[in-house]
Amino acid sequence: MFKILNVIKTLKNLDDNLPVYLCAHSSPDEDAINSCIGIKTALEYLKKDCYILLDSKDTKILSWQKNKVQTVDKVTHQKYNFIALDLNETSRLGKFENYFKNAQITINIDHHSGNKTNATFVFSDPKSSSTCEIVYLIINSLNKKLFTNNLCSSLYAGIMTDTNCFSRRIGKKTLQIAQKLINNGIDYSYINKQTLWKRTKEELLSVGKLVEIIKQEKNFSYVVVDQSIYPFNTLTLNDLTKKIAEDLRKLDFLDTFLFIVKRTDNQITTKVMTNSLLVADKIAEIFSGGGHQKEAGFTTNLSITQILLKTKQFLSQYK
Ligand SMILES: [Mn+2]
Repeated sequence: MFKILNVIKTLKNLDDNLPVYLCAHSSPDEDAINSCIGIKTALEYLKKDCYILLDSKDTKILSWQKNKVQTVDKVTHQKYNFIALDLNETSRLGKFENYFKNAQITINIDHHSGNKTNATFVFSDPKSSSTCEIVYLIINSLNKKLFTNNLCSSLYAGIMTDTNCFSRRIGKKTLQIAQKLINNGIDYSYINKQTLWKRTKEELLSVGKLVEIIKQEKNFSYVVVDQSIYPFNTLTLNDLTKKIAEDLRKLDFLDTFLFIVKRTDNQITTKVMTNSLLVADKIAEIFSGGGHQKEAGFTTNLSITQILLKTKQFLSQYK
């Protein structure tokens, strides 16, 4: 783990006259957007002008938050600094990647392994459960008075969802932080329901339909989701990979599992989930993706046949 005081020093040293843009990975999840919200709170306390970049099509993710979160969907300044959160390579910024390249100073705060951002300052700790866990530590050493009920709710949402309700990648520190956030009186059951637990009828219908078409290969299972047909066409890519894939993963016979989405733009996004083998990120890296040991993802122009073939070749080393 890097020194939290170094992050604070770096944030403090940012030029007060330059705005700071905060941006997480495309198709943001709760950890991504809430780590932006946390760092924005810290930067505003340090008297920096600060903006959260969020694609206007993704603002639905903010709907459960009790206070209104302001976001922008473009950079409107010539000169600015840029903080990339919850990602280990700049291609994950999607349409905002050029803003990173044109920034003065770039900072990356993240918890994925294999950092390739080349930011001016990289603060990456793959041992942390989530980026929000790191952001909690930053604010905790900056000024504990910043922990309002709303901020605690946001950080809790990031940590709780990234650990799938404390079922993976947790350490003693994660639970101590969760305890502190809960002690602040946050409505954890509301947050859990809004961000992780709740399903629409179409979502449960999707799970049911996909259960029936899971295919078995020798070393792994996979399912292909055609996003152009009902009920999958009612769901966002994020809902498919975060909710439906995680629901399917509960099936007792699955171990290594590829959740392959044929998107309407003809690209293919795949979520890789493993149980006994810690190779999900290794599989995703074959296709220029990345992630964690047991869950990772990639987007590619390759065909499904090629994806299956390369995965099969990689897994043949494990018997
Ligand atoms: Mn994360």
